[in-house]
Amino acid sequence: MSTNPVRAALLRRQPTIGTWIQIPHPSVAELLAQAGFDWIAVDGEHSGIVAPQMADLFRGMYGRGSVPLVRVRENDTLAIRECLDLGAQGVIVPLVNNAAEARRAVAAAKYPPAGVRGFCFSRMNNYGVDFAAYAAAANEQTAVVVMIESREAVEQVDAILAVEGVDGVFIGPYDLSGSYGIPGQTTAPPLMAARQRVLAACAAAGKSAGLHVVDPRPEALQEAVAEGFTFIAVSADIILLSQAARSCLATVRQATQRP
Ligand code: 3PY
Ligand code: MG
Repeated sequence: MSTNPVRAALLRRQPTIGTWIQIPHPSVAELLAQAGFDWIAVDGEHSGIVAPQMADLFRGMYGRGSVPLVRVRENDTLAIRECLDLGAQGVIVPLVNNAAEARRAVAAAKYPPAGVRGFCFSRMNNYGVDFAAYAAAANEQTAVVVMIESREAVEQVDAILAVEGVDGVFIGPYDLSGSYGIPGQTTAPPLMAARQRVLAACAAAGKSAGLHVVDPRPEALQEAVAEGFTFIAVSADIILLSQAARSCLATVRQATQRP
C-alpha cells in the first residue's frame, strides 16, 4: 500500500484541497482528478451512490494523483469497511457527536487489535495479491476524519479530537446550521463562533480542521484558508457544473440581447 499523502498532511496540519462527487459516473472522477485536487470524496451519504459505483469512481481517479476518500453513508462498521475494501484511502464520517461515536468510527476503519475491520481479499489489496503488505500498512495509511455537524459535536470537540485515530474533524456547515435552528444560514454568528471553537480545539490538539465550502465563492474559499482550515472541500460536482453552466449561459444570453 502506498503512502497516503492526505493522512500525512492531516497529521501535520498541512493544507490539502479536495472536492466532492455526487454524480456516479467515472468521467466525473477523471475530470476532477485531472483538475488536480489532492483528494476527492465520493458522497455515500447524500447521493445514492452505491458500492459498485464507488469502485468505478476510484478507478477514474487512479493514476491521476487524487487520493480517493468517501463520505460514508453513516457511522456504521459495515458502511466504513465496504468503502475501504473498495479502495478508499480514507473515510469522512458524518454526524459524529461525541467521543464514543468517534471511537466507533475509528474502530470500523482499523484492523485488529486497534479496531474491528474485517480482513478479506478485495480491490484495496489487489484481490489478495498484496494481502500481507496491505494488512501491515492499512492502519497507518487510512485516514479517518469525523464530521462536526451538531451543537453537541461542537461542545464535545475536545473529547472527539482526543480519540486516538481521529486524524481531523470536518465541519458540515448545513447540518450544523440546522442543529442551531437556522438551516442554511451557514455564516450566521453562532456558526462562525462554532467554527472558531473547532479551530481552537484543533490547534490545541495538533489535529487538522476541515470545512466544506459548499458554495465556492472565491471570498468563502479565501476566508476558510485565512481562518485556519487546512482540510478544505471545494464545493461538489453538481454545484460546479450547475454554476459553470448558468454563468456561461447568462453571459451568452446577455450578449445575444444586445441591440
Ligand atoms: C453539511 O453541510 O451538512 C455537509 O454534510 C456538507 O458536506
Ligand atoms: Mg451534513
